[in-house]
Amino acid sequence: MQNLIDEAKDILIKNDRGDFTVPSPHLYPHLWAWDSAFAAMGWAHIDMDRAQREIDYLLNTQWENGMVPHITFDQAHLNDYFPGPDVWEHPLGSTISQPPVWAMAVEYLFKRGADEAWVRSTIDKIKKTHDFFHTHRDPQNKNLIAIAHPWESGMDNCVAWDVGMDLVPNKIRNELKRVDKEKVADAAERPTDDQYLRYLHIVESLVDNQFIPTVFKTYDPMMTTLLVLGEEALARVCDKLEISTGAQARADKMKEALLATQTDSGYYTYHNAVDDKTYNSPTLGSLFPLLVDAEFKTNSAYPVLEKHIGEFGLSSHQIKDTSFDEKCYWRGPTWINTNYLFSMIDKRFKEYSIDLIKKSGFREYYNPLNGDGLGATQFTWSAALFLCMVNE
Ligand code: 2M8
Repeated sequence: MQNLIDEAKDILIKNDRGDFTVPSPHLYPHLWAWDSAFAAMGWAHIDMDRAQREIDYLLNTQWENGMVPHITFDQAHLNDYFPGPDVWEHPLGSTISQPPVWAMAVEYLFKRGADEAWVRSTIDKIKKTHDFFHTHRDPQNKNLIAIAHPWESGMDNCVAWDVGMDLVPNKIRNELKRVDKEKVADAAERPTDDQYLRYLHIVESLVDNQFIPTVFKTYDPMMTTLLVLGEEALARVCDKLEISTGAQARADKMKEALLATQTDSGYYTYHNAVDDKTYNSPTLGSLFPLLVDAEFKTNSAYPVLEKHIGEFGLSSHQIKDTSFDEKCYWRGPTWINTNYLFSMIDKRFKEYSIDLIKKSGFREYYNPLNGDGLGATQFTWSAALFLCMVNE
């Protein structure tokens, strides 16, 4: 085990760019928002000052309207990743966000000895980033969160987005210059060109519409859950610091709306705000509300989790469903960050993660049926969250 701990630390150190940590040096050479928050949690086990700096840098990317961009470019590596500033039509980063796990990261650091004055300095920014979601990502005022792009969810090509993506034209004005497919062992592990054309169409349409989502807006139970968890983490931190924020009240309102979206299948629903249709998709994302249900053991979604467990862990899609793909990114593989989040209610997912890493190293994702490592190597959040899991 000590070898793996050393290796995990080494990955963070190698992926360190001074103030932020790249997810993986070859495939992802910039800052990604939720990766960075997970990295900070890993840094907390190596160097608390460095962990705090990661969060500072991340929160300093915040726009005036509170949005933390999902990508902030490393200007020295613009040619190593597509799409870059010319497609986003923004010099510094992307124009969408990612799951707000930064409050969770700040609470994690606080519990492990981060400087109290520093924690205080993050509160307003975190509140503002949460406000961004409430204000700009709830187009039908449901107290739920709708993503503006599949990339915003972090689960890029998840089967649940197919419904909304079908309505997005696969036509773009920019040129499609993918560099990602050459950087993985098998291009079948990555989204298709057709999906990329639609991803870019959404990006272009955001530019054309003052960043107001129009062609793609899908209410996502995972995104809502992570904002509830974020608000709850913020509320606990603020309680300790004796600051009032209203975060718990916002969390409670969303939780009530979220838990009411469950169907008889146990899964929580998605809702496409473009054509106003509610639908089910047997994804791990639609089981996320379990994480905010205090009675999760009696929730009918809890036994459904078993349908997502292969010999090697928690699959991002129901294994017997016809859309399940054991190798393709968010359409089936196991991810260490979702394992980590579900380990909050079921310790088995911590054990699965440790076994996977022992078998296949710190990969981006894993085949849930045979444990093979897939996607990028030296992957930051796999290393960072491994350090969290072995230290808990
Ligand atoms: C993946 O997403 C990026 C686009 O944002 C990509 O495929 O190029 C996702 O797994 C996302 O969740 C993650 O934050 C990012 C960097 O690890 O890679």
